[in-house]
Amino acid sequence: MKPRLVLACLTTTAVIARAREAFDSIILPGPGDMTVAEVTEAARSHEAEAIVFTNTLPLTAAAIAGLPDSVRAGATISVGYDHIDVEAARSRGIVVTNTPGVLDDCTADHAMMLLLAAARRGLEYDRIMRRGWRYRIGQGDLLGVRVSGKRVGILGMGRIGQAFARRARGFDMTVLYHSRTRLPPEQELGALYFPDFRDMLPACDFLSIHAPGGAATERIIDARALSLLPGGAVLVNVARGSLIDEDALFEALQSKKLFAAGLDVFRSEPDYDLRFAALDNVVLSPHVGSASRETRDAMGFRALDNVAAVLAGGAALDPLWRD
Ligand code: 8YV
Repeated sequence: MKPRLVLACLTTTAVIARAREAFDSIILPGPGDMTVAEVTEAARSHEAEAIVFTNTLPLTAAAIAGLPDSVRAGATISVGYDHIDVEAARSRGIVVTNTPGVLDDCTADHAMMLLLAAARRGLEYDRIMRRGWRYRIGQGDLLGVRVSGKRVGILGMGRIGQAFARRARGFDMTVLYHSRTRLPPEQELGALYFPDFRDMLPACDFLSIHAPGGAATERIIDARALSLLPGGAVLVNVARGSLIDEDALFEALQSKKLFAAGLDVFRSEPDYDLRFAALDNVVLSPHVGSASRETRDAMGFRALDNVAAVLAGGAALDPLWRD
């Protein structure tokens, strides 16, 4: 008999096909991801052994307590896991996994796209063209900020931060970084480490955020941090909206203290703060850093592989903790 799985989020056709083949799957029929109540009900009524979900499912302690005893594994199709109460899952004996590694390149590509579009006014140019152009743009008009040769600070030098650093080096940028722990020198590839991220900020023409969400980084980019950036800096966030005080960011963008920002993530999703949409110097995307066909397939497959390994009695490939 195949193991029973609740596939709680909308995913790619290839991932759904693989889930159908390998599991006695419960594929969600609706237009959106399942809520906690729907997952709980589906897991109970089908005595599911595993759930596969993404960061739209807040697996709080209460949500975990509500799951039936049949659930032994949970796999989030994401590298971030700030939506999961890890301690609650652990004490309940549910093995939880994520999908590190497979999305580094696409997320770093997306960050670079936002950086370039924000600095070089990509969306404003596109808008002019769609309105028909047909007027003279002077040599001094609509100028952006040069990217190549500038200094970029990376907050969070994990796998995605390092993939972003490789891209920045391709633009001849000087790479500065802050992480909880310093990389071994052979992995730094010349990047300059700052033990205190505030000391790094005055040297950042660009700041790209790649640190995880959660209590340790909550509103780390606040009014004070923004005031330490040089005037005219560009900020990019493809990590989590929780790292930013959005009132302070809005003010810094509106006052042109920052030249521009590229934002893929927000404190509230999908109902993000619409004030940002009214600003010309912001490039926005709807939390799609990992959204390429290849990467979304790889993330979903990895989640299914994790669940299959655990249900077969083996070790998870990407456990959130090791006993
Ligand atoms: C989302 C992400 O999971 O991996 C993460 O942590 O934030 C993203 O890749 C993805 O958008 C699926 O919802």
